[in-house]
Amino acid sequence: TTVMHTLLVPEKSQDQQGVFYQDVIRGLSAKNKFLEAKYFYDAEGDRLFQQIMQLQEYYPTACEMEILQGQSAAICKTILDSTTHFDVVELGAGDATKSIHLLRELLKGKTDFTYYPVDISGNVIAQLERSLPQQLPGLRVQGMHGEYFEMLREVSILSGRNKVVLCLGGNIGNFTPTEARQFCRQLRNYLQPGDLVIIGFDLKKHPQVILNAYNDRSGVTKEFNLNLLRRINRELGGNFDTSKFDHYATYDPGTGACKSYLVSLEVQQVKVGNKLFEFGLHETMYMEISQKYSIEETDCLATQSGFGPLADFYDSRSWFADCVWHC
Ligand code: AVI
Repeated sequence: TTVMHTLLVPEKSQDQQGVFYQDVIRGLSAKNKFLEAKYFYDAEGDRLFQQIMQLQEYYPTACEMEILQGQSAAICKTILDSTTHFDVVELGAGDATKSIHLLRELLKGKTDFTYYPVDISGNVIAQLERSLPQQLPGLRVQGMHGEYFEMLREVSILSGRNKVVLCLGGNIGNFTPTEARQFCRQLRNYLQPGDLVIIGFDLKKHPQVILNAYNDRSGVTKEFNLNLLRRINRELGGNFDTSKFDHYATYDPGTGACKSYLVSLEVQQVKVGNKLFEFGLHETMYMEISQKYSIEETDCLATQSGFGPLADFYDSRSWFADCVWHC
């Protein structure tokens, strides 16, 4: 299986590794050390994230799957009530295991549309172009390999129709609320009146349920975080000893921010390239935010970024929502 990629796509650069190196050095030099979660997703990180999605504690994947399996007909009706002349663009399509339910329903509606899956992984796109037409005969697929907004601009040139943009997986949670607003405003700028977006949000719920999802007993989430240190060792000549770091997750029900940190278990020095970094005992490195929303907050995000909320679809426990917004 392929991987659902994060919305946090590393900047395109002549020298991708150079940007990675600079970002790591900047994060480790900061007063409060941090690393950027967008770098979690190398091949090993993709594999670990696949494992996370299968964890009993990690509910978001199953919740969103329940929504798309069970309510695609209703989502399809919402789309068709709003526009009939459209193409579908999916940002971070991954293996499309969720969107396939919606695509099947849209095909049943005899609507004539093209599906444009966008992903930063060329492998993911090639695989989708092969497999989807077999699973959904009659589906027109045009894969787009590249950065989200660039690809959205290209789709606008190719397609003279309205766009239905899918941002599933709750990836928007890996932005701070301010970054999420910037992302939504930018997305809105690429769209026209008549276009729709469908965004997946992980919702506020019992704080313990959220904390458990990011602090699983089998330690996969810990490995997922430690893998970034191993990636720095592999790609940037680092010498992190991952046995000297612990994983610490917190959830603040007040702000809805679930944050993860790595904690240095001793006073130590770590080398990255030719630079040395000191870690104090129990000094933390901030790794990732996974923001949780109330539905009022998603409505507010919609209006603040130039969209109008149209309909929200929930799983049976109302733990996750796929929100349809119009332009
Ligand atoms: C990709 N993203 C939506 C995941 C999340 O839930 O924030 C990444 C993740 N981090 C730890 N577990 C899962």
